[in-house]
Amino acid sequence: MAVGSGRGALIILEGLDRSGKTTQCKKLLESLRSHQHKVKLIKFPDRTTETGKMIDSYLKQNMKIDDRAIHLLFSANRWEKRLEMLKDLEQGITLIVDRYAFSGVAFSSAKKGLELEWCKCPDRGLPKPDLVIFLNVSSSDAASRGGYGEERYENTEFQKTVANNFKRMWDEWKVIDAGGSIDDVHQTILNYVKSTMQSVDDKPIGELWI
Ligand code: T5A
Ligand code: NA
Repeated sequence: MAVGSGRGALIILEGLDRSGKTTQCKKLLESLRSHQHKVKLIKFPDRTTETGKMIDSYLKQNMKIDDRAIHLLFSANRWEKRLEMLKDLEQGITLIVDRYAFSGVAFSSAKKGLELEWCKCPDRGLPKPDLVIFLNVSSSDAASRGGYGEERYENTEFQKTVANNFKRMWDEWKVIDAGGSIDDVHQTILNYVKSTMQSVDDKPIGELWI
């Protein structure tokens, strides 16, 4: 694979809680860097910005926020990264993103009264991923990875609804079995990522859900 030709690829890792997104994002970053690729890691929510601090406080159950208002905050937290993302991609930097608008939609639409289509609207027009990898784990595999913590959304019933919502969006994704060993899952991800990086070339960056 030629290094430094064409634009970078926008790669998203999504998945259920404890499916290993963060673990795999880090391994992917190391592996691509060791082969001299220009690559960066981004994580949503980005808890360091002003919107991110409110989201963090909401997730830690320190602050109550209306269901629709928090949905829009999660979306704003992505929009404020847009220009930086586009600039990086145009400069040939591949972006590995730990959660994106799909988490936004899957979690919010698990709440009463929030329709999936309504939830998609605020994220319409964000940079469109070149590849979405969904880490799929059975609830028993996830359970063997330790109990849920104190954060909002960390309960089995809610997670089941979230899983069903992800399935309503996953037609164009690479859905992979994340129940294997960390190294096996990494190899599968790496193969998909390498072929995507080769295929983006100078194709224009698309707009999500448009
Ligand atoms: N959210 C997020 C919204 O509601 N709207 C939005 O728009 C967005 C972006 C926080 C919450 O916010 C919600 C979703 C979340 O509820 P977060 O900060 O990304 O989002 O959540 P985290 O708690 O960081 O992520 P997860 O709990 O989902 O964990 P990961 O990243 O999937 O899993 P990871 O890599 O940390 O691994 C979990 C454990 O499993 C082990 C790891 O060592 C670790 O101990 N593990 C494995 N064990 C065995 N085999 C393997 N293959 C393993 N891979 C990892
Ligand atoms: Na994570």
